[in-house]
Amino acid sequence: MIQTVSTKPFDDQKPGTSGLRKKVRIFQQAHYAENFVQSVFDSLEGYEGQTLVVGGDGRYLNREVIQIVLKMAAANGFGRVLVGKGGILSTPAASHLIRSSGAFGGLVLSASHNPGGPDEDFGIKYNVSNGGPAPEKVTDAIHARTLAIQSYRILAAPDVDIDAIGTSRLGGMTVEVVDPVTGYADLMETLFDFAAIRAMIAGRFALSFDSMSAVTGPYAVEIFERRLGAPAGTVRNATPLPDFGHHHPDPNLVHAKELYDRMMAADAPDFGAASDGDGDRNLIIGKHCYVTPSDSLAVLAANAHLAPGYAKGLKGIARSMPTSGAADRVAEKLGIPLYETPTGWKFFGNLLDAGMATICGEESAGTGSDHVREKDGIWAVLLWLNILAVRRQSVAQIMADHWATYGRNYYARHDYEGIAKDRADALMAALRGKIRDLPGFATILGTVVQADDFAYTDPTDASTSSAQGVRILFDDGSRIVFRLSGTGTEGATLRVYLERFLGPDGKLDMETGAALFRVIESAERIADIEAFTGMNAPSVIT
Ligand code: VG1
Ligand code: CO
Repeated sequence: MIQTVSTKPFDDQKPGTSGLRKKVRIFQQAHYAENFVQSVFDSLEGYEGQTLVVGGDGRYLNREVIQIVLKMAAANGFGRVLVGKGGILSTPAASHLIRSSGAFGGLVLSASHNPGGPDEDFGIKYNVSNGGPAPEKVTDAIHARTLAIQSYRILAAPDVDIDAIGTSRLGGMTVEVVDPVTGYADLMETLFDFAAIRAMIAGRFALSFDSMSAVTGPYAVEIFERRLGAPAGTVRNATPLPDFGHHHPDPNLVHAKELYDRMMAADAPDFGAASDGDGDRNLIIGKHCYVTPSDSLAVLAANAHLAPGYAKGLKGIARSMPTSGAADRVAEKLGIPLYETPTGWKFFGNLLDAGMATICGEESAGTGSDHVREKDGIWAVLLWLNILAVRRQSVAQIMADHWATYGRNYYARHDYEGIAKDRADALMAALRGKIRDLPGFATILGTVVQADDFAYTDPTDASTSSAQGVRILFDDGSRIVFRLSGTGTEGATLRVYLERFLGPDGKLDMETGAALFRVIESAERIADIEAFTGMNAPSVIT
């Protein structure tokens, strides 16, 4: 029986950089998840009888919200829902399933790299029919609806068994529980030379992959151990846990320290990698050689043609604005366009759909291509492995060679977490107030040549997004970017992106902190970080 339940709007359901993310206890308020899901459905047109995909990263509350989505989709007139077995779908696998099944859209349940558990984070993101995150005009409509909603529709029915593959009926709707891994793994086989990678691994190339007790476990075991023949145990922390084993499933040098230490040890494997909660990020560390995500994007773009799926070359490269300019130099050399977008994967969808870009990336450990419409952690690892199998060099050799060809963009991101929101807003307001006077201003770093608040006009539909981050460019090619995070669930996080370029003739083997010393000092002074935040050092450096 379809029930119409009356409700009242919540004023905090504005989707951020990547969907709605809140503490679990916020989502556990009566009607909270239901309001958001109904607001998504109310913002769409023409889904009656169509297919919806739903799945998540297995975190705490995943199963409960999946049942809500199933019953609401049935009550709202969807014809079919595809749900990953056990409620599991990595974000890239969900994107692929939406595309391959011709679905109308999908709900991806995740708070990505944020921790999980009863006191931690949960999230819901809507993806459109191209498999990518809803563009801003859709998320704006969803937000507007959350502020006006008065009722939602839900089927009164027992829970659906989502642990057995198969088809069942729920009201007038079909529910298909599908294997979350096979279709995605098959897609990977179409893009990469699995035989060459398998031969490399059989020839004693040692690989270590950390799934961080998050969603990539089953995918990584199937792909690296079963299909590519890596020994059992290559994939660590391979079982998705609702609380990620009490860790942050964030593949950076702080939270993936165990992997980092293994890769820096005397007997390190040849290649190490990790992914995040929902499987869309990647961390790449060669033996004794950490690769920054911005450099990884550049290396992957420069070498993608070595993998079968990209043998025809790239149409273009897109990167988020705060990502370093390393990829720009590759695009220039390849003679293809480089697009600079605001932070968040939703801005890449149109470029990929239009065939203007083939590879995209963000400094936050996200890389992907036109094979899906999300960033894709395992894809990035496989492209690296394919390149290593063809070039037969170590990661360190490939990096040295890359810098000797293109120069090196020394790069770091400093995060100041847990700032009171009004302090963070005041800091950004003060910075924005200075923009006009900064050009020509001499600092210890050099003279400012450009300062602005990044604005973007989408070249495919002319939609615009403003106030995407303050960037300051110096005459020596250095750059500082300031913006506030849009994925946190508590207080505000200031992100400071620091970059300095040295050409192929420059010193290419410096330690990053030393290379960026003056850039860091300039950033702290220009934004008065300590005065506004009371913090004299960042909480996380990546
Ligand atoms: C962060 C990253 C951004 C990424 C987003 C979602 O956003 O900076 O590059 O697209 O997370 O990634 P923000 O607004 O906090 O800086 V994920 O893997 O959390 O879906
Ligand atoms: Co993620």
